[in-house]
Amino acid sequence: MKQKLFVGVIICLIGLVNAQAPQLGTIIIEKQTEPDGSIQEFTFTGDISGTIKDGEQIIYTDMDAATYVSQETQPTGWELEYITCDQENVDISLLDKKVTIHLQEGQTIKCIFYNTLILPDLGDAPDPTNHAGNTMSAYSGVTANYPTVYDPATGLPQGPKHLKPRGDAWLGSWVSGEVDADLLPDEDGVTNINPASNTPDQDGSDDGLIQPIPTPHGTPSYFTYTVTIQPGAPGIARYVNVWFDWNRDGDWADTLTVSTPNDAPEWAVQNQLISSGLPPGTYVFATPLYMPYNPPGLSDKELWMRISIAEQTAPSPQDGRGPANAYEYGETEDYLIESEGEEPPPVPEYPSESIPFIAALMAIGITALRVRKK
Ligand SMILES: [Ca+2]
Ligand SMILES: [Ca+2]
Ligand SMILES: [Ca+2]
Ligand SMILES: [Ca+2]
Repeated sequence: MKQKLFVGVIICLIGLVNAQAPQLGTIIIEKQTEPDGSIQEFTFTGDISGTIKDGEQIIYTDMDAATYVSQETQPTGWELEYITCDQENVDISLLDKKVTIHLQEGQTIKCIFYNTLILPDLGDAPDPTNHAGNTMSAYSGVTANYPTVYDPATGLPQGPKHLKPRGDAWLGSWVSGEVDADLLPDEDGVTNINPASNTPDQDGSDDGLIQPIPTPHGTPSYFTYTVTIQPGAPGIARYVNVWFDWNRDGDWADTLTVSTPNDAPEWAVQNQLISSGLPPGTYVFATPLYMPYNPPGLSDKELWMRISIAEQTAPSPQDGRGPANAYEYGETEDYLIESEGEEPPPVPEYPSESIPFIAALMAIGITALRVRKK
């Protein structure tokens, strides 16, 4: 009898010990990217560390109840959009790209880090300073010298590059990104220019101009264009610049004369100010008047033009180039304008001297367009 009781006490003690054994937990860190399926690797440091790609997980099992930290190191060109966790006892810091997990006994916690690739924007006019080192044609028999490719290693001048094209305002209803004018990745699936096949003009979302663009020789002209200011824009001043290759020699560096000396610069619109005070939306603006140089013999030819919006004025010399350290915001669109024939249509009367964009709206019957949501 005494012996049976002793065995019973031992069994009870073992049971007690088992009941008090801490339950172990699991922590999972998952990576999701936009664009989907990126091969970019993301490194996490701290208690929960490792390197993962889109769709992959770092899994730590058999974890004691305690506090654990995991912090993402952000690769160049990527932004951490948001972090979600499936339990409440996690402190999320988007600013520090970090989660602090207060793991409870036996708990499984999963946190997902969502990153978006922020590609810059560049133009798509032909440029001989490209990564292939190929010359390109502006027109039949005319070599192009437009500054479009940004990478200074390909030769100067550098093309305009807008680091965060969707961070403030852009031309038209949308802007598509690319890592450089002749390099992938490019959101359009093709590079803006292809030097190997001498193919320019392949950038998507070149949608800011309201055509036709009047270019009658010697008649002061203007055109209208649209600008979209996105919700959450930083409320800064922006500058619009326009170039025409009036003399069709493959650059935007000339100053031509029509009636008074140097009255027709290829730098046709010079730092037109777009107010910092405009609320988000899409607006129509009219350019200031410019003097077209387009005499017979040239006016029946195609014409390369560039329009650019950015938070800085155009850098000197103003030949279509961008700043050495790139623009922060904005977009550059390049167009090969079709000939309007020997007798281009007349320029409509200028809408207003004071508030051109509102007047332009009324004059051409366009109401403010909606911002395209992606
Ligand atoms: Ca655009
Ligand atoms: Ca683009
Ligand atoms: Ca593109
Ligand atoms: Ca020129």
